[in-house]
Amino acid sequence: MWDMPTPLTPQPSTPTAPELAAGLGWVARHPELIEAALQPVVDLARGTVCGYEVLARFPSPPAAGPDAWLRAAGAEGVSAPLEAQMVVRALTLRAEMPEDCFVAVNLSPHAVLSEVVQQVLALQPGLEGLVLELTERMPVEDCATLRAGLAPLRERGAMVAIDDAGSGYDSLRQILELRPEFVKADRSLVTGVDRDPRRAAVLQTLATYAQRTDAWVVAEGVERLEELDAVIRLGIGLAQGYLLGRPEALSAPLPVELSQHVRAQVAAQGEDGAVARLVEPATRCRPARRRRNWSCACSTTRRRRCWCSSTIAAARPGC
Ligand code: G
Ligand code: MN
Repeated sequence: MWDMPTPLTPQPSTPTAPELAAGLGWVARHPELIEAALQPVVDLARGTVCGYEVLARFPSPPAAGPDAWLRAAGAEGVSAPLEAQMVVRALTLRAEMPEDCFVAVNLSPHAVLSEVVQQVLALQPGLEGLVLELTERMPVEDCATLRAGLAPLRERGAMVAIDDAGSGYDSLRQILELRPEFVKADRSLVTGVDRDPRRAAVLQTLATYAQRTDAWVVAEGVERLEELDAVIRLGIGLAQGYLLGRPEALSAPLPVELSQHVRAQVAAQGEDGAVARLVEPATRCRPARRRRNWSCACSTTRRRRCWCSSTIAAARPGC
């Protein structure tokens, strides 16, 4: 008979519903106790950080992950104010970021359309550089309402991401209906992509879709160098994951060795590589005359688009 191994770190016991409900009451009165962790999103054409996802970190006790907190908040009917609080954090962080960095915040479709979130967004002069990451699975019949609700926010500069794409039965329909600027390929597609031609085929399909619709695919959950190299080979534009940066309290650049590795991989693709077939020729970008002063290094990456060039092109045809 085997002995059960003793965990190296104490495992938090799953909090009970009343414990979480009490915790929710507490954070509702002290929203400043919710912390924001930032996880970098890396532009694989340039090997640099081009944005950060803002992740909620709730106080302990009760010791529970953000998913458990948000599920409990949903059950209590108080998720929108919590999510609004994270939007406030994201907007504050966005103002502190370099101009060519976006800040992405997770929102359930219900919360985007809620009065409290709409009020927070209405107070902003503009929403450029803010990405609304839509997290929840939703019935397709709601997509039209959601799309209509998102339209004025997009008018004001906000961008939309479909989170965890490929993990739910409906994410392709959502992509078609909502026409997001970003498609975040779920970690389950990325883990082991270097060894699994089927995962690679699905990711390549997403990359082709993105290229044809001027969207960006973010490969989520990149943990190994081999996975990073595989997503670069497949022509995925952006990546996120523990290999590139864990969620941290402060924004951090990509370590120099990783940045050099990404650039070397891109250079090694060559003119006839998979990337060259998938990614349209980069446009040379002049310094932007728009509100935000995007800089662009696409001339150095030749055939690969970088994130800022697409954003400029979308917002200012003729770039
Ligand atoms: O669904 P969404 O993409 O918003 O999930 C973000 C969560 O995924 C965060 O809690 C973050 O800590 C976790 N995460 C981010 N990158 C990785 C990774 O490379 N591996 C694993 N296992 N989790 C990750
Ligand atoms: Mn997310």
